[in-house]
Formats: sequence, C-alpha cells, structure tokens
Amino acid sequence: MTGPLARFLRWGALGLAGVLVLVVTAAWFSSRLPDRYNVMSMGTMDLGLPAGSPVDGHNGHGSVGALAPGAAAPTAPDRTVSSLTADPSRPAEVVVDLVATQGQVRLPDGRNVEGFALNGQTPGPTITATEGQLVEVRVRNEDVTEGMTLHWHGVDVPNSQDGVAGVTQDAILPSGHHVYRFVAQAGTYWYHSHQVSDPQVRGGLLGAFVVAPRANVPPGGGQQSAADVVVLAHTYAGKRTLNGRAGESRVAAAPGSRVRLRVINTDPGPMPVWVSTAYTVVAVDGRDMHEPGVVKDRSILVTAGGRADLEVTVPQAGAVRLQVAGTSLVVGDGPVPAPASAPTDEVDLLSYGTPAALGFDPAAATRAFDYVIGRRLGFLDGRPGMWWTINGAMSPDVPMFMVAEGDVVRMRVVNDSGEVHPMHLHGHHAVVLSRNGIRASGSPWWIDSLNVEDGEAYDIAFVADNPGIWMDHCHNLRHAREGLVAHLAYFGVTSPFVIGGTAQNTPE
Ligand SMILES: [Cu+2]
Repeated sequence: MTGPLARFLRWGALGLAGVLVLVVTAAWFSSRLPDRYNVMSMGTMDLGLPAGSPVDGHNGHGSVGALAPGAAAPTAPDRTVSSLTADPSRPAEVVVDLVATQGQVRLPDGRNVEGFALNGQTPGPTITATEGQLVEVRVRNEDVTEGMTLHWHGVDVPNSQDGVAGVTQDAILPSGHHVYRFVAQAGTYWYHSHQVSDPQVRGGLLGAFVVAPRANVPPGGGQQSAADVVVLAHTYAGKRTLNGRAGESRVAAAPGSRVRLRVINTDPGPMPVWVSTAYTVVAVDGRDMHEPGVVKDRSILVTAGGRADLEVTVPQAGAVRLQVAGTSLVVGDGPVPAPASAPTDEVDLLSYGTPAALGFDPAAATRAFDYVIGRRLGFLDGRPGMWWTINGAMSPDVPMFMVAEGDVVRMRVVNDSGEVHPMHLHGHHAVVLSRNGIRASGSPWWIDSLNVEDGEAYDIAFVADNPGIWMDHCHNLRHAREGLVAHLAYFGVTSPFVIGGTAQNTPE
C-alpha cells in the first residue's frame, strides 16, 4: 500500500507503539521500590467502612500517618511497635538459647542438606512451655549471611516480638543477637525466620513450639492425652520428612494409651494427613475444637503453616500409622499396619464438632474488609511477570487494613488467582463464618492459617485485640515474595524500622 493513507497508518502505528512504550516504561518506573522505606508509607489505606462513608479509605498512595482524624480514624497517642512488649519487669520462666547457623546440616534421617540450623539441628529444638509462662528465647546469629529473625507462627505475641524484619525489628545480622519475650498460649505452634523467609524456611530455619494447658483440663472435655508427640512436616531437598526423617519412623507408646499427635505443616502447600485408626481432631491452629467427633477413613488437610492436633488410641496389640503421602510415623510398639493410600473422604472443619460461644458477635462488626486475590501481568519492583494482586492492585499498592483496638472485624477472603493460597494473619486468631456462602455449623473453627483454594470465598471474623502492625499474607512464601502481602495496622501505631536499610530487612 502506498499513498497518504499508508503513510498515515505507518505513522499512526509508530505513534501507538511509542505511546505503549511510554506507558510500559511508566508502569515499570512507578513499580520500583526505594532502597529503604517504612511499611506504613506504602499501600492504600482501607478503613473497612461501607462505601461513601465520610472518611473513605481508598485514597491512593497516602501515608497512613497522614490520615485525617475522623470518626473512623480515632486519634490515639502515637506509639511505636517497640513499645508493645510483654511485661519487661516479669522474670522469664522458660529460657531457651538458640544459635542460628548456615551451611551443611545433618538431618535426623542421616541425609546432609544445604540449609540452616538452630543449635546445630534442623528442625530446631522443640520449645515447650506451660500456658501462662513467660518464655524468653535468646537468639544469636552465628553466620546466617543475610541475617535472620524468629517469628512465632500462630502465637498472638505482643507486636514487638513478632519477628518480622523491617516491620517489628531489624534482621539479626551475623554475630548479632536478639531476645524474644512473650507469654505462652496453650496449643501447637512453630517458629521460623521472617527474614528472606522463603529460602530460610525452606532451608529449615524453624522448629516446633508446644504449650501445654495450665491445668489438666483436657481439650473438648475428654481425658488428658497420656502422651504428646510433635509431628513436624518439612520438605528437605525435595523429600518430605516428619521430624526430619523421610520414609517411616517410629515413636514408642503404651498399648491402650491416648496419644496427641501435633501435626505441623511447615511446607508451602496444603498437606493431607491420614491415620490407620479412628481419631479426633482435638485442636486446629492452637485452638481446641468443641466436642470433636470421632472420624475414620478420612484424611484431614493441614494448611500450609497450619497445625492439627489429632488424638488416637494405641490398639492393645498393634500400632497406629500416621501418613503424609509416602512418609509416615508409627506410634506404638506392636505390629504395624501397612501403608494405605489416602482416603477419598476429608474432614470438613466447616461442620466438624458442635457450636459454642465465640466470645464476640461477628454480626456487630465495626469494620469489614475484602481480601480479593487475583493475578495479572505487570511489574513488581521493576521486574515484569504475572504477579499477585490484592483487591485489584499489585504490591506495593496493596491495602493497609486499618483498625482500632476493640473493633470487631469481618474479612472476606476471595481467591480468583488460579492457585491455592494459605492465608496467614499475624497476631490474631480469626473464626471462620462461612465458605462459599455456606455458614459454618460445627465447632468454632479458629484459624491463623487458612487454606483458600482457587475459586473459594471465606468469611472470617476476629476481634482487634492486639495492637500493632501485623502482616496478613500468603504462607506459600514464594507467593509472599511475589507480592501477596498486606498488613493489618492499628491507628496510632508506627514502626521505627524500614524495609531495606542498613540491616537489609527483607521480610519475605
Ligand atoms: Cu499464595
């Protein structure tokens, strides 16, 4: 084609291409993060109020500190995360010293892997305490090059003890040390690094944290389990292990005894677990289930980062096999039942157990947030790719969920992203209200880690009773690195720490 029209089209196409280049360059440029920034200066404030409220939170890049005070943004005297501590004058009742190292580690099953250790081992030592005790953990980083921290996954610690580099503390650099202090809550938890957390957690910078109830009050009103076994699942060098052992391992237990198996999923994906005998799910994410029923021939899905306490009775002549795919733990001394494939039925915690009082009224919520997870093409800190979005926006323009102490908060978590996400809210336990519009009908199902499959929508609720700045993120830590991180922030709380900076704080 020749003539004026062809010329026009050629120049037009060139012009369009130019505009496109400009748009893409602008998107790339604006996605780049500064070398150091305060987490509170990023994101989009979300006040969780009905649209059209006098103070509407969706105001773009505004710094949260600059929020105009109003009915929805109470003026509390500013305090920093560092001021939110356990009673500093109270002596510790449990003191643990941990030394973090990097390099080759020997697993309990004899394999050598490249990774991280605490006191020379991975998983790190199991820390045990009794409810109400003040726990003090003194950490020294011997040679973890990029620095490290410890986060107490599922424990609703005071904010300064949350272990998130750049938000609640600086990363502990090589030859540095740090002390964590908090009051123990009963239940099954774990601890792990929250600095460069994807490779450090994969590499085994983690351990179990188990807190026995204060009195001999058994969960669900039954008898106290006679024995207590930690079952920490972690994949090292491509092989799933239980307590660091691949294949089959064994723990002793008397015939007829009741054993509480505290299953902890430290891997990035959901983990179905099944047992050769009948069992009850006595607790999930450190919270007792109310009147849990006996289940048989059903698996239970343990959310990535989540925990499930299963109670079994060791047969008079025989043993119990707990299985996670090809790896299993045999409990008892008798003949071992053969491994079995996963049952097709699954325990549904939405209707498991019986209802009980929540201690608050979700219908009286003072704030309601959406946490809608999607995925699209764009730039993340200058890198092009398919990245996660939260409420349509990509990191760092993701919501900062703003609350005041005492608020009753509802959150709708929607996954429209094509992949499963284990969503983990720090510092709080939320109760599940519904899944895909179906109301929860069983025991109160308290979670700190929630498996949200693609296409699912969960309604959850919690009381804002632990002031601070708290991560609310995907615990597939690679996804967190890819931008699936938001924060829950209390009005009036500030952080003196920065992402980046001299400590190279990199919480994801
Ligand atoms: Cu995810």
